[in-house]
Formats: sequence, structure tokens, C-alpha cells
Amino acid sequence: MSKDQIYAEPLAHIQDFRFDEQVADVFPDMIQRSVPGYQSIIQTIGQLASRYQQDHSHFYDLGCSLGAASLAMRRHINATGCKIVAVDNSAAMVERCRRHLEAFRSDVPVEVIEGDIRSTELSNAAMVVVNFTLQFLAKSDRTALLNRVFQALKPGGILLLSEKIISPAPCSNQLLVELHHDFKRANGYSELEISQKRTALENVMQPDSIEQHQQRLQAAGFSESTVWFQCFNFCSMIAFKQP
Ligand code: GEK
Repeated sequence: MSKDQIYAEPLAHIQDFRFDEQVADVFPDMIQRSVPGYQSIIQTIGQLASRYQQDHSHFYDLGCSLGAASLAMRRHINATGCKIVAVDNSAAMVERCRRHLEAFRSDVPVEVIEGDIRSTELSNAAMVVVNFTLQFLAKSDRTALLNRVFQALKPGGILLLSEKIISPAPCSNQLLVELHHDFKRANGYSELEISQKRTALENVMQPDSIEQHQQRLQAAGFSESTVWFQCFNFCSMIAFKQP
């Protein structure tokens, strides 16, 4: 696995963060060292696919990157006539995602689409995974996507939504941000890497609070939602469409 050293040297001008070749090449290392609980979340996505699978349905992985969530779902699906649809708008990610998925044998077909999740057709879904992707959309597009996800889910289907979050309470927010930076330091990132990456993400990733997510989910029609995982300012939620 190639090591993420993208922000290791001082940069004269820090460009907005993009999911290009350079990022795709180091992505597994980057996400493991930056997102607390990433591996547990991926494992749980597999467990949830096993629990919520329905015959003849689709499983979506929106903003799939290298396909970690798709791989986890594929390992756990044994219902008949199911298909996984993995979507990402980064050509570099999609190309590597296809290779990763081909490296393992499975009877569950996976369609990998290079496309924008804001316009991908969604239908007949037992489960939709949006694992750390909604945060990269403009806020108005977040609402539209969740509305379409709700419409596409079958009764009894679920949405798995993971996000970096902001706390509206300033002391709490500062502590969570600092604990996350400690996590990154403990994983070998320098002060320079932490601060340059932060600048690169400033314009492209605007986190919501848990309350904002819950309100949006409720407005989209989800009967219930719960935070099943939180570590520092990272959380994962499950939203349910009534059976
Ligand atoms: C994982 N879910 O490993 N349409 C399609 N893809 C998009 C869009 C869009 N509009 N905007 C961003 N992306 C993955 C991790 S990473 C999270 C997801 C992170 C894609 C983008 O190209 C990138 O691959 C992914 O969303 C976000 O479980 O790096 O923090």
C-alpha cells in the first residue's frame, strides 16, 4: 500500500483537494490514517448487507472510491438476483475500483459506473451506502440526493450514511477536532501535513451537524434514524424506510 505523503513538503500554493491519480494511488493508506473507525465501518456495512438483503434488489455504493464498501457488501450477500452498483465521478478511482473488484471472485455482479451521484438513476434498493461522500456535495444537492435515495429504497430498506461532522457547541467542537488531529499525529502525519490538508479541504468539504443530518433524513421521509458509530468528529448513521 503506497504511503500518503501528498502534503509532506511545504507547498507554495495549496490547491483545493481533488480525487485525482495522486490521491487514488495512496487512498487506502490516506483513509485508514485519517478516518477513525474506517475499518469497523466497512466491516459493519458487510454485516448490514447480510441483515437487510432482499431478493431481486440493488445495493448502491455512492462515492465508492476504491470499492471497499462494495467488496464488504458482496462478501455478505447471498439473496438471489441481487446486484451492487458502485458510482464515483473520479476516473482515477473508478479505474482502480474495477481492478480491486475483479481481483476477488463472486457470484454477485457489481456494476462500476463513472458518474455523478447527483444524477445516477437509483431504483429497487435494499441498501444504499453513502460512506463519507455526502460531505463533498453542495448543501442543496445533499437534500436532493437523500430524497432520491428514499424514493429508490424498497420498504424495509436502509441508508448507511457516514460523515465528518461539526458540533454546534464550540467547546465540544474544538475538543473533537483536536482529538482527531491527535489521531492523525499518532498515525504519523506531521503538523505541516495536517494543516496543509485542512486548507485543501476547506472549500470542498463542509460538514453538517448530526442534528442537520437527522432533520434532512426525516424530511426525506425516513421513519427513523440512529447514530450507530461515532469517534471524535466522525460518525455513521443508519436510516430506515418502514417495512
Ligand atoms: C469508501 N465511500 O472507501 N459523484 C460521484 N462521486 C463523488 C462525487 C459526486 N458528485 N463527489 C465526490 N465523489 C468510500 C470513501 S471518499 C471519502 C469515499 C473521503 C467521490 C470522490 O471522487 C471520492 O472517491 C469519494 O466520493 C469520497 O468507503 O475521501 O473522505
